[in-house]
Amino acid sequence: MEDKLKALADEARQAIQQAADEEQLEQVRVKHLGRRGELRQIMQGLAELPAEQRPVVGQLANRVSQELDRLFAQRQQELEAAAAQAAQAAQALDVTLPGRAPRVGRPHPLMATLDEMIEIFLGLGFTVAEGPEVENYYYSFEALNYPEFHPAMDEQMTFYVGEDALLRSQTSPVQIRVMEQQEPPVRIVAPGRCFRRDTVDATHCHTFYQLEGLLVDEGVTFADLKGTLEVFAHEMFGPHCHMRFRPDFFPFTEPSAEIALTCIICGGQGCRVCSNTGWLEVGGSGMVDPNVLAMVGYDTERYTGWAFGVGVERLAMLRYGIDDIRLFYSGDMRFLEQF
Ligand code: 2NL
Repeated sequence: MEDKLKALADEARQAIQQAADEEQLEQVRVKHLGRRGELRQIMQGLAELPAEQRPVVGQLANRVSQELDRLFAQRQQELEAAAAQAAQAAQALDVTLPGRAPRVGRPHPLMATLDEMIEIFLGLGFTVAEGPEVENYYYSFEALNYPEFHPAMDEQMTFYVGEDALLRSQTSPVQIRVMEQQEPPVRIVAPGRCFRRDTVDATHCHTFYQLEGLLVDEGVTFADLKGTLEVFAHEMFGPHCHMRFRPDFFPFTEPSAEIALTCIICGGQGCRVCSNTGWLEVGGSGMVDPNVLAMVGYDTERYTGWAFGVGVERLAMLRYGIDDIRLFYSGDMRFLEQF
């Protein structure tokens, strides 16, 4: 019996020391020290021992029981302290670690280009006008002197979102709205997102940005248009950038001119990008058709005006030497992080 008690004590001591956490220690308590534990069973068996053995074994059992209780309490304290320390360490801040730099955003190359374009026109005395991306038939076509069955109005070319609601394909409606609200002089640029049912390829996108400009006043001539756009080209691309005007047609301007810039890639020598012409087309322009001025109620005997429209993607591609318009809308950080 004594041997059994000693073996039990050894086993319990070891189990208490080896308990790695409070949960394991509790299991040890149940098995060895608890109400139904092995020690209790021995103590309950004392009565059946021969009388002379009882005091000896009884004392030993008591000593073992007291010792194990003490060891248990000690181990319990150790484990509690260790757990508290671990919890604190988990929350601790290591001030010697290098800091985590926050990701710093920056303007998208398209917006950076548009901002610079706007900045140049602000410097020339223009103000910025904005308007809705969803337009109606009147502001999109009728007020712009489109003939009744012009192909631009076809569903094949324009996104319709309702009977008389469509996604604007240029920002001209903004300028019509401004002219309706005020008398000349008008000197505005209208930047914004436009939409066309174009098949997406390296140079076309269904969603794109445009900057239009409009100037209406007394005595405004085509020379003012050329001079203004030339200042713009020089500011944007430097003094070596020249501008070429060639006859074109738009329903809302007469006469109209296509605008081309010296190819920025080859400096006008001729290269693959400009198809060896030395020129790159960036937009269109012209004298505002008197019909357009009359429809907003302006006196066409007194006022003349000019307008232009340029594609922001086109200018951004030239500015940064980008050869695929789809990159702007790819959301690819490897592309965007270069700017
Ligand atoms: C292009 C051509 C152009 C205009 C836009 C305009 C606006 C009003 C009246 C007259 Cl309210 N004209 N805008 C004029 C000529 C050309 O854009 O190729 N854009 C990318």
